[in-house]
Amino acid sequence: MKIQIINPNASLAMTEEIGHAARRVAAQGTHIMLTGTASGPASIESAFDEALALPGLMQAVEQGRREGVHAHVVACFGDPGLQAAREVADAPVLGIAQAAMHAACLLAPRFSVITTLQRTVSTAERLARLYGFEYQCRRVHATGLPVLALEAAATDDRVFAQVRACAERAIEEDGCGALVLGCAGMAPLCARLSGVLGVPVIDGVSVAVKLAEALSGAGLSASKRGDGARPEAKPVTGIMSAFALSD
Ligand code: 2AL
Repeated sequence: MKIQIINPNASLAMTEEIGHAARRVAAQGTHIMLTGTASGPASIESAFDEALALPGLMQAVEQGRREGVHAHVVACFGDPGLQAAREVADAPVLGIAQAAMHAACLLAPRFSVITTLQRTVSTAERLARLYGFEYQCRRVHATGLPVLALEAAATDDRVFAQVRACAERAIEEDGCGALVLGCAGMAPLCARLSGVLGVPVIDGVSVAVKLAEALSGAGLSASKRGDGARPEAKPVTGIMSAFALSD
């Protein structure tokens, strides 16, 4: 089985760490196709960043589709372009926020999310509502760390300490039974945090890989009818013309 993991931000260091997290949990016989983006912002922490990341993301999905992957994973916690990717993909497309929130609900009555900058809190809150987890998502906390500070997550103890302090605060204040990591760049911290926090800590990259294996293994693919239908081909002009769909 071939699973494509797409990092929609342009940080090469983060793409590598995301690849490590995915390969750590992949089953024997699962090949991880790791795709960075050729164009886009270095990190995604605003609606504007997300808009700039979408063309590169859609190109990556098309590349995976042409190579016949069995599932795609969008490895950014804002789940950018998730429905658009599903509309054009043949195989299942998983977003790490949706995957992680589902996993958290299978493990505890309620969960909290720890994210990067304060401005990303409302994005995670909006997704929790969109996915139907308004009750289960207790609260979203910001660590105050920009996404790019997490490039050093695997090696810098100060990054670990700051994320841990935020996680301890979330568990203490919210009484939540599970914790969701709100950025793909936090994946290298997951095992270490699990070891000290006493609640399940969910990294969406790992969980999305396992769900991708499960969905594809069950013979499921992307919807191609109703509200999942492939968009109609139509003229696309200007700098976006390369993205026009053909029939
Ligand atoms: C993210 C993420 O996972 N990747 C990225 O660039 N931004 N999430 C976040 N909360 O800032």
